[in-house]
Parts: sequence; C-alpha cells; structure tokens
Amino acid sequence: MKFIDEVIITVQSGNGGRGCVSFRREKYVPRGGPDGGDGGKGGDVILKSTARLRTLYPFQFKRQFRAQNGAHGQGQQKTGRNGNDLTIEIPPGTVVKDADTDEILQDFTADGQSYSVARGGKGGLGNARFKTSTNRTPRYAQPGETGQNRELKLELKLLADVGIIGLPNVGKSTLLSNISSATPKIGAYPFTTLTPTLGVVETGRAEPFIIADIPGLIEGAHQGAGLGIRFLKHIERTRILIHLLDAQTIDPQRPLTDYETVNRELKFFNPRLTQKSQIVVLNKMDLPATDTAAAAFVDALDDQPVILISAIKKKGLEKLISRILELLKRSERSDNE
Ligand SMILES: Nc1nc2c(ncn2[C@@H]2O[C@H](COP(=O)(O)OP(=O)(O)OP(=O)(O)O)[C@@H](O)[C@H]2O)c(=O)[nH]1
Ligand SMILES: [Mg+2]
Repeated sequence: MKFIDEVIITVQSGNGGRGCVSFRREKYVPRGGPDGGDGGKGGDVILKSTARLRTLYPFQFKRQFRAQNGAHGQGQQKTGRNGNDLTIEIPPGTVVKDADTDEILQDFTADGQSYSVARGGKGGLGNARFKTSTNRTPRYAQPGETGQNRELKLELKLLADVGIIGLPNVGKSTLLSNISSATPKIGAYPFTTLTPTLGVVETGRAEPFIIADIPGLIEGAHQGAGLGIRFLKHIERTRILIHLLDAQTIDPQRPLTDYETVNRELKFFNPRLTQKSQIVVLNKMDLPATDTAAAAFVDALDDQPVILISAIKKKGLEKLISRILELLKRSERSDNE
C-alpha cells in the first residue's frame, strides 16, 4: 500500500557576519592599533523528527526557510553575535533528498533524530586579526561567508493511523471518501474495493491523520473466502480501527451477528488486532427501520459506545472524527510512556 506524501522546500542557512575594520581611538594615543572584531557565524538549518507530526501537511503553507545571519563585527574587538540555528520539524518516516541530485541525505526512521542540512556561513575576520610587524594598520577585514541555499525533497511513506474494517458493502469507501481526500470506487455490490485505499483526513483541529479503507471481510475470510484476509496486514500498524456496520442488515433478533463475524476473522488473522481500540459505528442510519435495529444493537453491545452515522448524508461524521482524534491522542500518550 504505497501512498507517498512529497514536498519540495528551500532552505537557506545564515550568512556569516562581516569582519570589522576599526582602529582604537584613545586619548593620547593618536594612532591606535586595529580593533575590528570578527563577524558572527550564520545559523544552521537543522531538520528534526518529532512524533507529534504524522504528515507533511504543515509544508503546504510554508516552504521557504531561512536561518538567521551572523551579526557584523564591531570596533573594540567586539565579535558579532552568531545567528540562531533554525530547526524544522518533520515526521518520523521522512526521507530527505537533495532535490537536484535525488541523493538521499538522511532517512529519519525514529522520533528525535536531527540532521544539519545547511551550515551557516563563517563570520569574516576583523582587521585586528591581520596586524603584523610589517603592517600595523591593516585596513581590510574579511566578508562573511554566504550561507548555503538548498532545495530539499521530503518524502514520507504514509502509514495509516486508522483502519476501517467491516463486511462488504457496509459503506467503508463511502465513509472514506466523505471524510478524506481519497476518491475510492463506491458500488452497490460487495467487493467493490479490491485493494486498500488511503486518505488524509484534515480536521483543522489537530494534525491530519491517515485513514485506510480495506476490502470487505466475510465469514471464512481466513480460509480464503471472498478476498481473504491478506489485506489485514495493512492495518496491523494502525493505532485504531473503525468497525463499520450496515444498520439495515442488522437483524434485531440477533443484532451482533455481523459484528462478531468480522471480529472473529480479525482474531484468526492476528489475535493482537482484536486488542486495538475499536470504534463501533453503525452506518446507513438514513434508511428506514434502522432505529429499531440500532437500538437492539446498542443494547446487546452493552458497555461499548456506538456511533450512528449516515456516511452518504454526512451525518454524525463530526462526532466520529472527534472520537478518532480523542483515541489517537490517547494512543500517542501511551506510545510515549
Ligand atoms: N443509504 C445509504 N447508503 C449508503 C451509505 N453509505 C454507503 N451507502 C451505499 O452502500 C453501497 C456500498 O458502499 P461502499 O462505500 O462501496 O461500501 P464498501 O463497504 O466500501 O464495500 P466493499 O468495498 O465492497 O467492501 C453503495 O451503494 C453506497 O452508495 C449510507 O450512509 N446510506
Ligand atoms: Mg469499498
């Protein structure tokens, strides 16, 4: 499941400050010696991975980065201040390439790694440095070194944070298409989705998250029925699952049948998948007679909260997204512990 986020940014490290040409002026010392200080070093541009970010989304708004220049040197041997380094945060999983050569500069695999991509220019030496026995009044100083300007390509292989599971035809792809940027195929028949699809959900409230719609599961999928369960490997690394059900196909007499079927297949594939946080969602609540089925389902499920939506009418989606954000936040905290 390849889904790559890619962005090109320009970084510029700070220029070094100019060295200063200056001579001491003191009472009774008509011709003081040179006292021009050195220029400060320009700031570096540093990339740093942080687990707080999951996408390259912030770079949609800002693509040019500049570290501070070093200050110029001054008289009385005053060295100019060094420019501040500029740290750019990127999500773990980002590969940084030189945009011109495509050479890989750094592969950020974990949280908290940093790498300097552009070194700040050195400060120029002030004239005080050039005093010699033969030249006691040097009238020159060095200019500061110019900072580096680089184009970088950031590439991030997206991993899904949230997986949507459920029987065929329950509306998984419809849900994906209505909350994310993805445009999966939707059809009024089972197995419309043949391969997993990823979408980015931009909520405006938090970091965007990645959601994966996977092909429908059916009873016996672990033995190869339908499309089988090999797609489940794509959700092994998600933080949470949305278990989507079609409210219209729920039999009020045995409301948990579909729900249990899917959970059973998950367990056959990998028992650890059943321990992931699941958000149970009943879809197609716009259809007639779904209220009764939903009530029976909620009753039978007992302690677990159930979210009711109509993916097609975009009803209840805000609530679902809030719940996802809440659980993602919680799972982040437990990752850091
Ligand atoms: N009435 C109603 N129909 C819906 C809703 N959501 C999806 N549908 C319809 O249900 C059918 C299946 O939708 P899909 O989104 O393709 O379902 P899926 O779960 O991705 O199906 P597979 O990919 O085959 O597993 C389509 O005809 C949709 O228009 C809903 O909220 N209400
Ligand atoms: Mg589908």
